[in-house]
Amino acid sequence: MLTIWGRRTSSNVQALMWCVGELGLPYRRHDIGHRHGGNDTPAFLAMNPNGTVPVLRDGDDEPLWETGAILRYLATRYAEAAFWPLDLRARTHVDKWAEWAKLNVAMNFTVPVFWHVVRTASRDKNPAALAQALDVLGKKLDIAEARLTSHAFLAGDRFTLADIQLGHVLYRYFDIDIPRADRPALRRYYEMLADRPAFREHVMVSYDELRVA
Ligand SMILES: N[C@@H](CCC(=O)N[C@@H](CS)C(=O)NCC(=O)O)C(=O)O
Repeated sequence: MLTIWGRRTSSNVQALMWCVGELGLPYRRHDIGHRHGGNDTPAFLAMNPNGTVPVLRDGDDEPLWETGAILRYLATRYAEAAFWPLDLRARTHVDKWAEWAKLNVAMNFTVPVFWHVVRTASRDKNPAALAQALDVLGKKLDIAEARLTSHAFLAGDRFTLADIQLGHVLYRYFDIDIPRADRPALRRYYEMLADRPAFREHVMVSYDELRVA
């Protein structure tokens, strides 16, 4: 049994939970972080000195943090080869796209764009900074668009761990009030992901509780 600490509205928790859902693993999850608190207690900090979510414990194993590492752990231990190949070169190709998506898309979206639009008070908003952030993000999404024009999924023709790292931010990207360039392959990809039950359950989650007026 997996134990997961982290609120449903955390994008990193969403990536983890989507993966857990795709792999069909039994779990229990504790709401921790943001308005739920609980991530600054000695017990939590003993599991993760960063005080961030998610944290995962598999059975009685030592707790794990860093979403990318947790995803790789779950994939290596529980996934089929199509999701996380056994062959080193094929696996690294998936990992390359996963790492790229986290560092280039998720990180250029979550704080500079999503936080700005949803989690920043009107008086503190900076339209020029947002426009610049959208420009940076757009260049990365153009790379995804080119890739998804010739491949059904990010790492190729099968759903892999790389799609978790790209796809978990797309619900918010397409839902918030921002200008979006026309990227038909990315839109098709997002709509395909939104057909997956685990994506709907764990990623298409209301972020109203995060809103700052
Ligand atoms: N590099 C870490 C980042 C973890 C992180 O920043 N988590 C955020 C939520 S997405 C957090 O814990 N925020 C504090 C809170 O929820 O109270 C990872 O990938 O897991």
